[in-house]
Amino acid sequence: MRRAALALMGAVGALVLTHAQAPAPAARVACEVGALQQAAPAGTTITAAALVEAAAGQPAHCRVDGHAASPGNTVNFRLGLPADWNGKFYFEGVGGLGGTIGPLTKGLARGYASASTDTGHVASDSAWGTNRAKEIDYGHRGTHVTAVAAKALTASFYGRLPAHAYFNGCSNGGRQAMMEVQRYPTDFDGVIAGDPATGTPMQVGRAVFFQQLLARPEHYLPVEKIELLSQATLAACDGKDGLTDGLISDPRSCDFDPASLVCKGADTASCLTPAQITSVTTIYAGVKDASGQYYAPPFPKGHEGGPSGWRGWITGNEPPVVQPDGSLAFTGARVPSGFGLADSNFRFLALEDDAPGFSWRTFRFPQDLPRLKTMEQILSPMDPDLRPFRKAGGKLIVYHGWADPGISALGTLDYIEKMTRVVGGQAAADAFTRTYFVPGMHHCSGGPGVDQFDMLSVLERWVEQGEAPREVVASRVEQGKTVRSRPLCPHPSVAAYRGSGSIDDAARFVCRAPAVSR
Ligand SMILES: [Ca+2]
Repeated sequence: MRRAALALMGAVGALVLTHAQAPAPAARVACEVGALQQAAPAGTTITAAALVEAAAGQPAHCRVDGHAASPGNTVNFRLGLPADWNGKFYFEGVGGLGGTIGPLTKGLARGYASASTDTGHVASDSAWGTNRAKEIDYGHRGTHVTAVAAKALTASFYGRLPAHAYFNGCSNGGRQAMMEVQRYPTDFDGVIAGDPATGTPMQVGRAVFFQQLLARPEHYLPVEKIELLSQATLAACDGKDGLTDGLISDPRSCDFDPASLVCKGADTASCLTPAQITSVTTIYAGVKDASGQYYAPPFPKGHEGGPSGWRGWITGNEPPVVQPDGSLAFTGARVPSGFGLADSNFRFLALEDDAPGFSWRTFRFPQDLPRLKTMEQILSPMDPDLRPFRKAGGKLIVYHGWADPGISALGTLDYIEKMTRVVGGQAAADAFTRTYFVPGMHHCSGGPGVDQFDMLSVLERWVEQGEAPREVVASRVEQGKTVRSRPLCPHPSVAAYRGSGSIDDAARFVCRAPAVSR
């Protein structure tokens, strides 16, 4: 309804809002380039349009490819317009550094007019970060101009405005989501931000910091030591949430000291050397800038093991190798995800002054951190003032895996706490936001916890029926079978076992205030 009201305001010409660019609903437009181009808003170019037959998991739809103009750049998008439309619009975020358009299947399967964008550059262009316009479009603007264009095309195609617009993304998609609510608060009625990235400069800088540490042989953490650490944190902290179930459900209560694993004699697989303990405590501690503020937040303890844990993101599956100059480096298949982006990022993206000769070995902490400041402002969604989004009637759901080894859940918690203060306290924040921390979940999925849940349905009920979200049942699926269900509890509440019945049944849990004081 909000959208219709805004369009009406646009029609009288009194306000320059994004929605004013939407053409007045008219007769339906054919799935054909010429017709769609004629109906497209200014600056939008249609390059292809085709009817796609129904297939497994995907209804019949009109597939539209095009690009939207932004100052100094064009932003590619794809829009799927289902024959059996649910009357609403859906935008799928993209991971990593963008550069490819995300799949539309999730939205299309539910009948949404569904869009996604490459955020203004193509992955094959390794030097896109030398173009400031492309940096800004990746940062936030590319998502916005696509949202405006795709909603307008949707309205033209069906002859009426979509009743609601939703955004859903995880990782970089979560970052896109947070940028939308902070910078373009009228684009979407409902937004889901999963494990939101904090922006390339912060994450990449942290990766370089860890790489410098771990490339020193005595500091490297072999896979068996990560598994040892993971077992030790679980043994120490599993029960602190009130239930010994293989999950550290609230890692803030985990006070495990890595020094307890110190080798008493020889270095074996069942102990950590003093240098390895330093590595572990350094990773837990995060990275501070010269003023003592967190540049990269600390990591929660727990569930460090497994292929999608620390070894996947921080330490690598294999040790670094000796380079021709005698130094050590992670190369080829040894590069963990967190480092994979680091080098090209620093050469072309993270620094305001692009440095093609950049070497991760020479970046200094914390002295060089100010060199990331400009790009941090473009890429990092840190503005805690969501009052404009609230005023526009928007609803936001944030979720984050407590055991995410790529992007710290504690960073998201810090943001949420700041945002809560800015909007007027917990009750005020609860009126339009919900945050769920997911026990034992790694980055967007994976890990030993529950990682299957349907936030979009929860958000739809909130936006469309005014049903405020409470606990959300999440599942763990192994080999196609649900082996455990648990409620995800709206922060700050946590799930507590009722005391009887299966610990794998969500119904045996209740959301309540955390038992452990902090
Ligand atoms: Ca537990």
